[in-house]
Amino acid sequence: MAFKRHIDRLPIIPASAKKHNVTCPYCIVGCGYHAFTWPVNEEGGKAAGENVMATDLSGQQPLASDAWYSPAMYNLVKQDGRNVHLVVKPDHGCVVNGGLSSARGGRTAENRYSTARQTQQQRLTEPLVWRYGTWQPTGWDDALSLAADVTARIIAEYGEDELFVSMFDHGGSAGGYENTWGTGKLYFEAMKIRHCRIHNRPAYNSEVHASRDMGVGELNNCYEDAELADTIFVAGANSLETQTNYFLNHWVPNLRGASMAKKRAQLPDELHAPARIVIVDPRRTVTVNACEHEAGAENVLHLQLNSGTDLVLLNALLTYIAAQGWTDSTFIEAHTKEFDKAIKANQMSLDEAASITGLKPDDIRKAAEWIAAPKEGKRRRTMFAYEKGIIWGNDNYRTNAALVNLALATGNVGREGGGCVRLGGHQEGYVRPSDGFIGRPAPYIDDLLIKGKGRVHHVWACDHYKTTLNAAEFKRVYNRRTNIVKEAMDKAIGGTRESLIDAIIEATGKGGLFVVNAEIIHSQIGQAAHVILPAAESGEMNLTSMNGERRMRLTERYMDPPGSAKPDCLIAAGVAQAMGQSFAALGQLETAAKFEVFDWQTEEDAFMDGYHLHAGGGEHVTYDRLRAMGNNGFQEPATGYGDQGIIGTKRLYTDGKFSTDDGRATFMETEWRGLQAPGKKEQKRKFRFLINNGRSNLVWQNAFSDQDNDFVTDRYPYPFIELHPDDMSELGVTKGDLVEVYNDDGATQAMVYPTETARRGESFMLFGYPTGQQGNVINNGVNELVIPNYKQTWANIRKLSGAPVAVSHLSFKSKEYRPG
Ligand SMILES: Nc1nc2c(c(=O)[nH]1)N[C@H]1C(S)=C(S)[C@@H](COP(=O)(O)OP(=O)(O)OC[C@H]3O[C@@H](n4cnc5c(=O)[nH]c(N)nc54)[C@H](O)[C@@H]3O)O[C@H]1N2
Ligand SMILES: Nc1nc2c(c(=O)[nH]1)N[C@H]1C(S)=C(S)[C@@H](COP(=O)(O)OP(=O)(O)OC[C@H]3O[C@@H](n4cnc5c(=O)[nH]c(N)nc54)[C@H](O)[C@@H]3O)O[C@H]1N2
Ligand code: SF4
Ligand SMILES: [Mo]
Repeated sequence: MAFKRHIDRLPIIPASAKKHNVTCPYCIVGCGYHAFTWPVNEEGGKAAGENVMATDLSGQQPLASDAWYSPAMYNLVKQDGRNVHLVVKPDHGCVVNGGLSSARGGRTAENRYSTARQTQQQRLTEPLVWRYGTWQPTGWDDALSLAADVTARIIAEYGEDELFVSMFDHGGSAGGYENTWGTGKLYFEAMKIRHCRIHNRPAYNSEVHASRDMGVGELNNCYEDAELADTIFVAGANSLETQTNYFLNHWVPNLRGASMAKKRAQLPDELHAPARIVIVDPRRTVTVNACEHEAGAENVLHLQLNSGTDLVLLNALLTYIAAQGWTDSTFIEAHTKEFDKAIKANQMSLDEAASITGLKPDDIRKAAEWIAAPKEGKRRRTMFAYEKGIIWGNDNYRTNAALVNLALATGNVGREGGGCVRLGGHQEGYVRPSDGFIGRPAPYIDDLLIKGKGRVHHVWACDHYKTTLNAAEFKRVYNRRTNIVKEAMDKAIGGTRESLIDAIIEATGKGGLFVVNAEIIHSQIGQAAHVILPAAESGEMNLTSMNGERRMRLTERYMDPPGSAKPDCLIAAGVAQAMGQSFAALGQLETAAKFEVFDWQTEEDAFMDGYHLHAGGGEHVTYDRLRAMGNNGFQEPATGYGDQGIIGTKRLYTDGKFSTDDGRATFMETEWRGLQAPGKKEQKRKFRFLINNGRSNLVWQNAFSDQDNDFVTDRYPYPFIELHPDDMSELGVTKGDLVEVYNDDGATQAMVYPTETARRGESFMLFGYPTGQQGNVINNGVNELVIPNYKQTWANIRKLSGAPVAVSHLSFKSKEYRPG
């Protein structure tokens, strides 16, 4: 097991420690933390006056004490060049998490860069350039001018369509308003780059086109609504593991019948009963397990449907609810349009739905009752929530629309205890110049790269080697194309800068691809890059983001970035300035002038140029004002500034005016048409196992930090694949065995995790892991509008080896909580 090295005692935080507001850098929930720092040679004392908690620490503290922190919350880092103690602990005053941390956010401190304690030594400290047959560290001027000279020459000679860009569009770690603006201004204002993609999908588009087209922005409620709802309807999300403290701090109290929000609202007693929850997921998740435990099994309905059939279920629910007269006709009349058309087109009987989804008609009927049957003549309050199980699912656009149809039909958007929301992934933090010139559908970038298109690729904070679809082919082609450039660079060794640039340009004419990667580590795709620019991350810069209820906060810088690493927005400014010089040197003065505007000195300058001037309500928001509002911040959009600080917006659409030209939300026709993405039907027919995939509580994303954290690598040296014991017998494998997952599109590896609750023929594999990438077996077919369908993948499984040494000591106990 993992031991916490170098920790036999932890220092007491002195009363004089500096306190910084911090929003967890990881998931959408955006829990509030404080970072405390103080000089390395000081320590607080047990007396109340001697510690920052102002608490007498001489005795044992009570259970939920705030006067406590864990070894994972501690580190020794640099601040303004000096060693300081660092504690990043949850904020009990934050309304989001109420003092809770999670297995990810609670490790923020130990996942910071520390030379003193040797944590995150994988962080990049200097720019790297492919030189002399390997990567060599160098200075910023050298790296930036090489990146810029090649990019500018390609654009000058072949046009902007030859530059491909992959960039984050989110908040939190590897994102935030400063950085989306910095990169956005570079690629969408100084240039007009069409060949762009977002970190998590192979095109520059929306994950939830349908909801937006219907006039319903996807983050329209607030976390309190989960406390006020009679019923929570959640499709394709495993919230205990993926929106952890939203689930624990806001859903669970309501599931227990102990919602403080309901008490505050002075609702009648009968409404204090445990809320009901409907969970739609082909897999029995630990979220289902936890809900049963908290609310009682009688209040939990797990609709364990066939993978990819949500659309059928949603249409059937709409049809049944409408037939019972349970729709909210006043709301439909006043605030929506095209209801009748949609009802007619989307007809789906309970029996037909049951035969396609594999569910029982009675269970669908029960779900409809829980969603919409009036309670003593009153409307039921139902919150509709969804995430990647339907976003990355079959027929994304229609399925998303069918869910919004249901929420609108039952009058649950813009109302207390309602909402129709993405639960979310990363935090959000998007402010960029218009991307309207990209068009719809947006170009399928990965496919173009595979087809040999593009000469330069700029990659910001994403690792397609681990997280894209059709990843096996992507890597094969990408390695070949980038190697052509590497070889050309190796041959040009010792020559002038001009001859090097000539050699690179020539190589890109022979199928070569020149890659610039802005990263915090030397990632897997980074192994193919030619110029690598080290970025600062959250905590090493001031950073603003918003969470899943649009709550915006400022995370204050509390430590230095490693070496010469810089905030992404300032890297973007550096690239821009260098490109201006490159264009000037090419005699293209007019183009060069477009890059002159990047004169920010700090991330705050980028914020004032971006969010403050361009976000809706941004004029009310500054760093000072945000700092004053602490970890509770305000909910976007800002509408003013008063005695209480920035005035925000608790819920959207409370006035019934939706985001369409006439203010009416639009119902959509969403007929079922089977598995949609090309190649899926054939794959399903041909291969034995569904390779369902997604996340696990311990691991953050592609494990970029966790791969250097023994708490995680020790538990999961390989990605797990959950399999039913009978399937394991059939395959001749036992717990911990390494298996190969393979089909016509590629192959990958995983470690077998016996799972009694798994259905026969249906596995679940951890996605995006360094030691086995699920994306290798996902085919290249995408849904309309180029939305990847990661979740519906089929493959065969065979044994590669018995449990490797790193696995042999692991526990393979059930992940379910079973009291007693
Ligand atoms: N611990 C942890 N938390 C995270 C992250 C992380 O890496 N680790 N990442 C964050 C990010 S970026 C994101 S996007 C979110 C994702 O958050 P979630 O969407 O909650 O997570 P996933 O595990 O990707 O998928 C959710 C569920 O979809 C189910 N599913 C698969 N196929 C179908 C289907 O056909 N229909 C339905 N209804 N469900 C299906 C899977 O069984 C799975 O339980 O998590 C965020 N939070
Ligand atoms: N099979 C399968 N594939 C999926 C999914 C799935 O469910 N199944 N889900 C998709 C989803 S929802 C997501 S979000 C993606 C995630 O896919 P990616 O975006 O590729 O994965 P991340 O782990 O978020 O990548 C973040 C990268 O940015 C770097 N980084 C971190 N902080 C900073 C910073 O401040 N600056 C810079 N420059 N770099 C930084 C990290 O080292 C890491 O390499 O995967 C997608 N792919
Ligand atoms: S729930 Fe999300 S935001 Fe909260 S501590 Fe965990 S990872 Fe961070
Ligand atoms: Mo995501």
